Amino acid sequence: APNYENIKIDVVGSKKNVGLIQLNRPKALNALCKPLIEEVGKAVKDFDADDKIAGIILTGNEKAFAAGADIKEMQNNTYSGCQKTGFLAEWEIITNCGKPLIAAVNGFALGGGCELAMLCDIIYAGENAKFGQPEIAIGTIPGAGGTQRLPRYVGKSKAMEIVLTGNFFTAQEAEKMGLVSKVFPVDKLLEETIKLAEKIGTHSPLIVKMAKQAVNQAFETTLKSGLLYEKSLFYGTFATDDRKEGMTAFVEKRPPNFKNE
Ligand code: CO8
Repeated sequence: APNYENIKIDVVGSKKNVGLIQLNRPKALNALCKPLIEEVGKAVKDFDADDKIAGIILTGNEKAFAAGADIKEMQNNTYSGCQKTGFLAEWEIITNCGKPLIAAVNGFALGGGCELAMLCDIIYAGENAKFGQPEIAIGTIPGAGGTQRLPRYVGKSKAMEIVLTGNFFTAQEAEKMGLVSKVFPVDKLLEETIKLAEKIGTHSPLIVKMAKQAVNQAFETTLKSGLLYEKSLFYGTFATDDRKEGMTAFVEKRPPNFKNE
């Protein structure tokens, strides 16, 4: 296994089919320095390529999911330097993950930390979670999707309020606005998130991937072309063995045995 310095990885769940990535820079509240994001990208890519893995969980610790970009690392950045190095380009790899990526957020998810959670397909939060895009308070703006994903997920007025004030908001508020799908007690969050990944893992990985692609398309396109895209993927499921197996198992009143084909 790769030797990571800023994250810990594990394979969890009763069937050992859930990849767990834990951000592990506790002294800096998991601030997202470049090496950390590169390690997350590599771990996501490896789990995505591993046939035994059904889903991937991204988490932090009880105090922080991640308190943002590493302000100390960014402090002396210049505009030309950002352009020349493609600052934040390494985030892209995480968005290319074909498998379900689930964020389990306890504590702070601020700035880049909130943006990292929003790159995930589903967000579960602990009762102590605190979200926010406080970049405005340090003289910058969200740079890893905060101004684009947040309005798509929670609407314009909420997103503007969050981005322009920099105010933090709670797990309960995040759930109410639809950013987070469920809230759990802090010490139950990880096990509930693993259960979610395991439930997804009972289905055909091939079809799960197609379902994820279809939902993601909703954020990229008009309704008409999105429906067309959905239809072609839906028809596409009829070219798979797993679709045949799923419906045959239903008719024969037995559990399906999916083969990822
Ligand atoms: N970067 C670097 N170090 C940090 C960060 C950070 N974002 N957040 C916390 N730390 C460090 C602190 O400096 C401190 O270290 P030290 O003891 O060496 O001084 C340690 O973590 C503990 O932090 P605090 O003592 O401040 O802990 P508190 O419990 O008092 O406060 C807070 C917790 C409220 C979370 C506070 O730390 C805070 O406000 N942090 C900064 C939050 C913030 O502004 N985040 C946005 C950063 S900008 C950003 O994300 C731009 C996004 C661009 C795209 C993403 C790129 C990755």
